[in-house]
Amino acid sequence: MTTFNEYPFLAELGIKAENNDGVFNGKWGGSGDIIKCLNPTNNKVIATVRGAAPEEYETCIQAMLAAKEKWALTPAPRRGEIVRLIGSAIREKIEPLSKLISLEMGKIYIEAKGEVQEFIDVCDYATGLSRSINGQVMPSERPNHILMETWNPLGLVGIITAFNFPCAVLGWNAAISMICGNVQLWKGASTTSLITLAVSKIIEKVLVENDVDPAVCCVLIGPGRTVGEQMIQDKRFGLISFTGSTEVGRRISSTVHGYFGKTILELGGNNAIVVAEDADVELVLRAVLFASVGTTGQRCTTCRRLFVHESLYDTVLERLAKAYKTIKIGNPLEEGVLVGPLHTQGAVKEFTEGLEEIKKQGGKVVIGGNKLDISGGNFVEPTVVAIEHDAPIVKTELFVPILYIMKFKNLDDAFAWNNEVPQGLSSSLFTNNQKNIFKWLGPTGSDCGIVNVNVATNGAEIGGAFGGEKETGGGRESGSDSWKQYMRRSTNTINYGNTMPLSQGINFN
Ligand code: UN1
Repeated sequence: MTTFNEYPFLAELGIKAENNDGVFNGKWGGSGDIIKCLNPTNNKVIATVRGAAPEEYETCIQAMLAAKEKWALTPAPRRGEIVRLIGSAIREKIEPLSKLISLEMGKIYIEAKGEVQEFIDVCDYATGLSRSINGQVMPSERPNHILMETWNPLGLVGIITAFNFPCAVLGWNAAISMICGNVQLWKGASTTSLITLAVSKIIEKVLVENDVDPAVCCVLIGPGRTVGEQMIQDKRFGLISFTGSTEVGRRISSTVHGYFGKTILELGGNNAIVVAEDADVELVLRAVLFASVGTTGQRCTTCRRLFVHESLYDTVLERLAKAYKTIKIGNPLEEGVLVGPLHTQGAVKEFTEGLEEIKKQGGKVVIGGNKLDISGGNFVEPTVVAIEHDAPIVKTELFVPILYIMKFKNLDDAFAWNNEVPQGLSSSLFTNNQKNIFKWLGPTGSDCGIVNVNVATNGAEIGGAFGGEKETGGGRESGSDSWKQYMRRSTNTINYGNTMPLSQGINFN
């Protein structure tokens, strides 16, 4: 029994109650095991998907190989036009799609809508970019020579995305990769299969309506890890872009780099907010609340560590406790709710076991700390814990809404604590002192990929390059010059003269 009929927007997105096809290789199919798609608000089955059988993998690759050349030879601005149309088609479905994200992933509707907006934004961005991806021309040291560079598509790109941003992260990758002239295979998280399906169907329609081979965007839905394994071991991919845990990323890195393949890795974060003595406390509270509680602590940019100057510590903690008390927890589709369920029951276990370990390591729960019994769903209280900055658990990423709060005397110590964890995604400093700001941005400041000032650790715009250092994997997605990772660069020296001068003044006669 599924609860499909309770949600009319599913049909609007082309989803059926049972046996949805989970493979798209230009045509829909799927002959593997059945995946039950759960609603984290009550753990009931929403609908079912028939996942990929191992042999269906090759059908996608063959379809992509067949589509590759024509797409690569399509002028980039035309590819940009197609991406623009995909953005418009997503925009038309923003309401049902956002509802589906709330239903299946569990984030609140307004955040789900933000995620779909991110997809649309990156399509707009990629459309513009399709007219400006360019190489440089450099002065040659030889007469009658030109030194320049050319960028060409990589061919096949594999995109593996996580449950927490089941729509936007595909957009970041696919929109840019498409204007760069690649064909893609998308593997979304199997716990967000319906979202993968809905987004893929929207893309398929645009491709077909515009005479583009729909195999430019192929899709494989689980079950399990088979598809991912097949992808990372396949040298025919020019790039594997992976968003997910550091543990899985490490395995992908060693496999793909083992054959000198390319990766973009977007792995764990352990993001800190540093509150300096002169910070604007009102701004701090708003940012910390969004960064630590938003998406029920399941963004890779979620704030997990809060370092507060000793003069503000009591005020910040007291005000946070008040704010946390007013947060409405419940069905993410209900208006006014700010915190939805965790995505899986496994995450609830991570929360309870994490708290036990925290207590063993000297941590003290100062706000929240409990599992909640609401409608049979995966609900927990957003939690704040006082703990030493160097307790071992503080250096790991628990993907649940637990915020560690610590007191510091010297700002230099807080900067050092920010950097002492293995992860390096996002970080924020709250201050009004320009000396602090520029130190924070400089060589002895934050070592993260995202270094903010008076802004939360999360909620990045698509125009910047998104990603982080150290165990976060080093990849950059979305804006700025991230497009370069989806192309291969050739350096060209062209002689338009009648002589053959050699570089470095070598005379080889
Ligand atoms: C993620 O959690 O994987 O900066 C992505 C943010 C969002 C993207 C998060 N724009 O929080």
